[in-house]
Amino acid sequence: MNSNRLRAVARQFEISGSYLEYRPHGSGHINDTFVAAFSQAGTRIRYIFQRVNERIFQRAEELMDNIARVTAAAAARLEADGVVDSTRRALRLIPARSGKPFVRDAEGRLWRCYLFIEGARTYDIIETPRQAFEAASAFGDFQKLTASIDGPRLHETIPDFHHTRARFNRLREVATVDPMGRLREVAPEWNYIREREEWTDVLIGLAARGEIPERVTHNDTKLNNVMIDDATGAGICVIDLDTVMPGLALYDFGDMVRTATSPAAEDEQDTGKVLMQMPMFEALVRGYLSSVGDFLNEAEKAHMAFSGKLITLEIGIRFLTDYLEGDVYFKTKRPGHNLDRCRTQLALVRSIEVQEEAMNAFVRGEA
Ligand code: ADP
Ligand code: GN1
Ligand code: MG
Repeated sequence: MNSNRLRAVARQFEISGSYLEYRPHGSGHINDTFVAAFSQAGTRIRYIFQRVNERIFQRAEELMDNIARVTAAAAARLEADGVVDSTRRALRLIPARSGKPFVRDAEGRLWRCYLFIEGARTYDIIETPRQAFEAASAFGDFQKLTASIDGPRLHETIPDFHHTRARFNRLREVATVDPMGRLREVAPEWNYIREREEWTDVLIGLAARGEIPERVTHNDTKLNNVMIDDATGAGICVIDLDTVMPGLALYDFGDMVRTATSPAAEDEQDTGKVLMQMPMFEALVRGYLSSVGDFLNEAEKAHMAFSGKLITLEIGIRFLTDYLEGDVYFKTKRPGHNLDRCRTQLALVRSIEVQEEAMNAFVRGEA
């Protein structure tokens, strides 16, 4: 990327004023995110520009249709509620001059643009139980919002995204072929995962038997996908809407447990630092139930701790699959990066396993 190319992309959006500068932004594993500043009537205004990874999101235009619907529903709700800072409380897409919610650059690659939410930030690592509470209640509110979206079922932007069984089977296939000759090095991880194979059917089984409902969910509820207000500490806006689609609420709750209870980074190399911290879990449960406690059913509530363990295993499976395949999916910054990430996930699974009874007891007391 360079300034001229970004400026050419920006020109295709309904943005007035003069382009000033841009820089890369964020720490996501899939898309490329930039922040660019413009001078508008004497004020510096920033926008987020994202180049969507169409190798991974092969139905990117459908994905943008989902995002346009979800963000419009959020804006309408905030408007109806008389919220004054509505453009900080939900992502606001900037339309292209063509009228579409995205543009294509000279190479044909798809870009979208959002208003930059000022005075708030995302956290890669949880610092306080308050942040956990705020993140969980924001993601819960988001599920309430998406439950009220009218019209046709949202597009499935990546089919079987949280089909844990399919993720396991895929790892088994890749391990059988072992295209990079890396299997021998990961025998402990692969064995650890194999011993837990039966977990992969649990939530899908509950859904198939009608015991937990399909909902419209976020599906990527990492802590760093919620913006926390710098001044108040409130969770003000859920972001990263690429995977919003029909799914199970428990995968959303579970990914918060995965990303908002441990003091270690997702790619920490010292797995001794990885720990499911009970006060963070308790805050997640309270925050989540404060917004969706009234619509979750008993089976959903009973599997909240399990969902944390399951999705952490699932993401571990995905990191290991990518390592065995030669690091073709997640962005990596060093050799062995995906293996480090896998090991961190498995360490967290272990930490959840030994505390699961206490976690369940806490949920029972709250729900
Ligand atoms: P990725 O899919 O790569 O994770 P995100 O949509 O989560 O991309 O964006 C990456 C980072 O950019 C976020 O963690 C957040 O810090 C920042 N960001 C995204 N959208 C906005 C926005 N509208 N305003 C301010 N910051 C944003
Ligand atoms: C990816 O784009 P990002 O970094 O928010 C991935 C998630 C994983 C996550 C692991 C589309 O999310 O599913 O949970 O990495 N997104 C996609 O950190 O695969
Ligand atoms: Mg993100």
